[in-house]
Amino acid sequence: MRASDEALIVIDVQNDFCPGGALAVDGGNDIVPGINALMDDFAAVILTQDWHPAGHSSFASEHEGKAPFDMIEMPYGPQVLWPDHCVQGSQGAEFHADLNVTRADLIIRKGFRRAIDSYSAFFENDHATPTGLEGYLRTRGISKLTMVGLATDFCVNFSAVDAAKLGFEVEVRGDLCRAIDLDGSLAAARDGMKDAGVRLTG
Ligand code: VGL
Ligand code: ZN
Repeated sequence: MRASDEALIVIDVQNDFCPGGALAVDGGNDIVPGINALMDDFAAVILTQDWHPAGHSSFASEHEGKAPFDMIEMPYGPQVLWPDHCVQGSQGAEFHADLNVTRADLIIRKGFRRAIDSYSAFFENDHATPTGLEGYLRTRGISKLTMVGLATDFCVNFSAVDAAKLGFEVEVRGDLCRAIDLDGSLAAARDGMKDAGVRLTG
């Protein structure tokens, strides 16, 4: 068992990011048994859940003439447009049925404001609006994070970089993550995480 200042953060292991889902990540379901096994090592397990209202501004269907995976400029910066996914209360927003949600101390939901996306578990995509996770971790005395989940190049990447910037020691287990990989986004994410001081293992 790891020390009490360590936590496992499981990012967005939800049906819509697994094969058959609205924004399926290749092999998204393959990582579930390994994540469940890793939970046994940690005293603190935190899950994140992408949780959008219907008609979320990150959905291509909300933007006339735009298609999924197009880019647009939002007031807070560039934004990839996605297929409708992880709509609050839908089957697609549920965790993968085999994920051991029983072990979760906290489930942090993100992306619930219509006008702004939130890839990171710490800040919305304006890089300023906090989700509250930082305060939760600090008040529990947690300073070291291991991150796993979906997708490596979006929500895992943004979460890991934000955590490192906030001063947490961060390891990303690449073998327990899977990527969307749009136009080299996986390679860029790996470089960005390394530059931020994130340890990439697995
Ligand atoms: C994610 C795109 C849109 C993710 C969430 O979990 O990586 N990607 N919403
Ligand atoms: Zn989303």
